[in-house]
Amino acid sequence: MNRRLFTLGTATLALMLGSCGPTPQLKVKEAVLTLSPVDSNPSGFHFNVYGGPEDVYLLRVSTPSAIRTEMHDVGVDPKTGAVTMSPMNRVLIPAGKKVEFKRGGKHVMMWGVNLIPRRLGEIETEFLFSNNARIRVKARVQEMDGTDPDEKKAIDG
Ligand SMILES: [Cu+2]
Repeated sequence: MNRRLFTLGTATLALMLGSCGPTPQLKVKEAVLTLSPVDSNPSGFHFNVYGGPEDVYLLRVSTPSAIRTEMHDVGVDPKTGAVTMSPMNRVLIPAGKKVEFKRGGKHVMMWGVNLIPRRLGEIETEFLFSNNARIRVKARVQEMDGTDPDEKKAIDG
């Protein structure tokens, strides 16, 4: 083996490792549930997932405070140009990368959000990943205009 090449290779590797910084940790942040103004319609749940040291899939987002949750992706029908939503069974969270669930993109929908999170202004949720990690997140609950839920406003006066 060419010695000089070997030395260069080692130096490059050390540089690359050094630039990676601390090991990334799988996290969920900036989680907000926006209540639908019509109770029978689903509410939109948005958040960011930060990838950990390995690629994983987000398999499910659940909460004891809603009847049903689904992960959705948004697309455009090539024939009609209409915006469509389709359920997703899993979403890849690449190592060290941020995956956004936001308005107009991937999101979670919740049906039948009960009174508990509406009164507290926050909701308990759990994120299940393919490496069996379960991350519990307390998310803010808001009305469409970004203010506290009406039920909380009624209590707070
Ligand atoms: Cu949806």
